[in-house]
Amino acid sequence: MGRRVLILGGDGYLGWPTAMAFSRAGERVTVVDNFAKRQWEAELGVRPLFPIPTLHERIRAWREVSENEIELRVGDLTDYDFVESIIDDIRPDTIVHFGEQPSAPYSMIDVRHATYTQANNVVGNLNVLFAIRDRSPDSHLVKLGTMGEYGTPDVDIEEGYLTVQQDGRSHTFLYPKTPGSMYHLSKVHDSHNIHFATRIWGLRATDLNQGVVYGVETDESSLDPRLATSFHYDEVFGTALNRFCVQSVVGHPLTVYGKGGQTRGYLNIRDTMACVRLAADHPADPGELRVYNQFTEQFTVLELAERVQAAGAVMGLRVEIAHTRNPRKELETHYYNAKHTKLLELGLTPRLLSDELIDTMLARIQEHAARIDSATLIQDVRWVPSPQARATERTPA
Ligand code: NAD
Ligand code: USQ
Repeated sequence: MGRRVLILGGDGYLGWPTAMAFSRAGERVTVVDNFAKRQWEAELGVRPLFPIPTLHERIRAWREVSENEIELRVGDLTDYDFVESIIDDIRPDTIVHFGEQPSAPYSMIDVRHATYTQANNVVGNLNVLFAIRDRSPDSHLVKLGTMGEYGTPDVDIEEGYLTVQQDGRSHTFLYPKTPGSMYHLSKVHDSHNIHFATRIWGLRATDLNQGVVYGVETDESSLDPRLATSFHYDEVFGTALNRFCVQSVVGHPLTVYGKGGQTRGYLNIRDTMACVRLAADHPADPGELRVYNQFTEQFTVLELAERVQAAGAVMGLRVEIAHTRNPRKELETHYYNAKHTKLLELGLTPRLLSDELIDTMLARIQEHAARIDSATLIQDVRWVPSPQARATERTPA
């Protein structure tokens, strides 16, 4: 019998392919979701590129295709009784926690979206920590954090911790964080809460500070169209490279915000699966918080756009790059050197961004070009609204 693995946020872009990958590897997988993402999509009038069946249908399709079972529990992680009951029932060996509001722009729409994001993410994660403490203290929590927690400091980014020397003494702290959105802040709060739970209660946890993920499919999602993952390209839920590929296919200029020197860590969605697997296979000890910087390469946004432009040209697409006004408040040229050796030491073999991969993404996207809604490519969520917009925000409904 395989391990008992609980996957929180199992209907999402990363949660669903991770559930299939663990199930295929012989683990006993249970997925949890409250379908909040499907409600946010309806709220903003956006939809994933591929048609996504209900999670119930996806699980039935997975059984048909792979002859493996995935168990489903529908519920909200902010409901403590629900979280406690599943963790008590399953007593998982590993809990992989993807179940949060993942979009920086969504969290910056207005006060309601900021408080929703922080409450959903922080309360859900706290519920998981308390339920592990009280019902299954040996479970290993593998939590998806983000590289954006660190921000863009003018010194190297260490892998989780920083040792500070002061007046002849030294102490190791969680690396100081200067995140750039209310969403990224929610992940910082989560990291501190997890650190507390390991230090004070002796829980075991791994925080995966993941970079920006790109890619349309994984080994499992490509087995059957019903197993596709929820790939977004709109301004709010789409991430940079995924958006640029879709923009190329519909002939929309690539939306490089400002100068385009913003540097971030990126990784292939298949490497997300590999990294989560490595984290699960190497559980932290009781009382230990492991932190891995989970990305494989650094790029500026402009470099990514130029890579997509070049790949598009080979396929006969005329791709323009537009330096649009940056709706975010962020440095557009800055120092960035983030360490990321721990997952490599555990055996990660990165699948680096290649022209072939961009070609494959463009070709897959072209197959579904008729479903692309270009109107959602720009939604103009601004980090600092104009005074006029601020006045409108204050007007009572
Ligand atoms: P996603 O929105 O596609 O998936 C998240 C899932 O969690 C959704 O299905 C949603 O319905 C569910 N969920 C949210 N709140 C919930 C709650 N209270 N109760 C139950 N279910 C809930 O997001 P994703 O892109 O798959 O990201 C997964 C995780 O990885 C997130 O924590 C995100 O912050 C992190 N991450 C993502 C990326 C990326 O580029 N996609 C990069 C770094 C980190
Ligand atoms: N950007 C553009 N043009 C676009 C979209 C983005 O120039 O059309 C720029 C952004 O300004 C930013 C960079 O590209 O500088 C990355 O933006 P993104 O939207 O791809 O990623 P981000 O908002 O940081 O969030 C995504 C995921 C989030 C995850 C994060 C990892 O949505 O869940 O936490 O990547 S990281 O960036 O390392 O924090």
